[in-house]
Amino acid sequence: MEHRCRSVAHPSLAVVKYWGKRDGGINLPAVPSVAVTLAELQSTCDVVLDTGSSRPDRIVVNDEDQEPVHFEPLLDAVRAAAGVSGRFAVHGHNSFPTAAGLASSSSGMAALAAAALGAAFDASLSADRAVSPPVDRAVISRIARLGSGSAARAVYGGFTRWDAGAETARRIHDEAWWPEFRVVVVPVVRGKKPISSRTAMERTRRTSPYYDAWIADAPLLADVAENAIGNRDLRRLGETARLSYLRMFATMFSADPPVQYWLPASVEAQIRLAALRNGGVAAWETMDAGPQIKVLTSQEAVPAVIDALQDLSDGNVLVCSPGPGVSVECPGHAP
Ligand code: 2P0
Repeated sequence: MEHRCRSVAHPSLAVVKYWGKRDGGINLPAVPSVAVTLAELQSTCDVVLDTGSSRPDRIVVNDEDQEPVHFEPLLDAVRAAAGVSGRFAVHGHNSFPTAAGLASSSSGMAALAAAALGAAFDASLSADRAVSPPVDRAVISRIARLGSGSAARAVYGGFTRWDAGAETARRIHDEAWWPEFRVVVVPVVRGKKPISSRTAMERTRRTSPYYDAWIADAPLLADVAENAIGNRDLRRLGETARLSYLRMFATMFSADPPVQYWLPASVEAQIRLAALRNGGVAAWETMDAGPQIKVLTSQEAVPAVIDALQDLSDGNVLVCSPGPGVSVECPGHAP
């Protein structure tokens, strides 16, 4: 029998970065991270669970077949949580570039966890098993994390925090908390990154002499960022976010062999934003495992930021606001 669900999720942009894993579980973070979920970027996921079929699962993202092995920990955890067996057929779609440093894995895996859990619990209910109905956000967050760490945060809307060693993330403020807050995304290059964030993260953990200092320093930055969000203090948040990404990259540059995601356009954007700030514009960049620039700013300053950076963009500049958490609909079953 087939059970279908469709979900929508938005990527989680870290202002204080998750970089490094603890031993003892899948994607358990070594540091706390603080993030915002971005409304204007979106992943959708259609899942069909066929309880009459055996594995392997099939996963297609933007019309490209994916290696099922990357998805098995998540999908196996879904089957175990609902007490069902069967084969998942998954079709995911991102409204923005995939694996390009725009956090597509956070929204993609959050959407997958929500839709797969919806379908699996639908199956377990229609099989009349004694399983409590779906699906608490903390359960989605825990299982999304098995696909990609940052997906644990993308399950929640607004502003989120994920503590070191935690199995789930949590929301600290909803998406209506800071209406003027904006993130201007400047994709300086198209195409996939040269090295996955997972590989880069593990390499820095194993080889950077600065890794222990990064772990020791990160909790304070997370607390300062959470407070700054609570006070809607853009300057404090922006300055803290800048420290976090630059310290994260310090561990990458010092890895062996070094991890180098930056491009000339990334550095040019950093320099232009410093000049803008000197001119009184409230705008601070952050970067992730890729060359793209994301600018933390206010609605009022968006035109100045776009004006300063537009010619560096290799695609559309995107203006994003805090967005909602993952949503899921399963026809024939209450969402
Ligand atoms: C973050 N990044 O906090 C950090 C900052 C990139 C830089 O989470 O190995 O795909 O799947 O847990 O979540 C990207 O890494 O890593 C990421 P895995 P993930 O958003």
